[in-house]
Amino acid sequence: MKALIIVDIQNDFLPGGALPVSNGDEIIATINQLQQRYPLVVATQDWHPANHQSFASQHPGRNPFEKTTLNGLQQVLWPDHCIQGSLGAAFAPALDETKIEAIFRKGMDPQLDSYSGFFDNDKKKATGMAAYLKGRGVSTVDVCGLAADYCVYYTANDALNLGLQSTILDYATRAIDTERYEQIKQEFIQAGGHIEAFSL
Ligand code: VGL
Ligand code: ZN
Repeated sequence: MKALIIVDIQNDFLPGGALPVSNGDEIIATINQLQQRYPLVVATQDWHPANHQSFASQHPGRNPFEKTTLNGLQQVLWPDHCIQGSLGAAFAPALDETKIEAIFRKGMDPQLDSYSGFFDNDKKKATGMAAYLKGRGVSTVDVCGLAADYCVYYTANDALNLGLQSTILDYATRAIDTERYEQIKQEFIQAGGHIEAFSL
């Protein structure tokens, strides 16, 4: 059984949002079409409290996109984004939600970021997505959405580590930092992941 995982298609990650991914809006129509081909579609949603420690605003004197450490983990400081219940945290209106059977929220712990749809960045707390997919008999996942070099990659990589066959749909994702994404793709392939370059 194969599932499509749609990562963080939320207003704040689209042009005009708080943490926009360049051309992020381009992939939504593709993702809507793609969904029709999968027996199971799930989604993730970045869902932060207003005092989330990944926000540069919580660290006086620090600016968005600077790096720091947070509870012993490397952390990029982000602009405030995807605050629980805000319009920015909502799914993009253009996203077809009719086939999405389950939504896994992440990033609720103010002390810890959560790029992967499976686990917090310290890998201690699970969102329940792994158990859900297992319960549905899923052995293969295709991952799309935003952002390619953060939440899409971490989600696809955790899927690999969980023993699932995992593919990043290159044509249905966009990166915050395209150079970082190119490097990450190589690492992902070396770890046993797949990159699908074109829609078949
Ligand atoms: C994301 C940075 C911070 C993502 C979420 O969805 O890729 N990136 N929070
Ligand atoms: Zn976030």
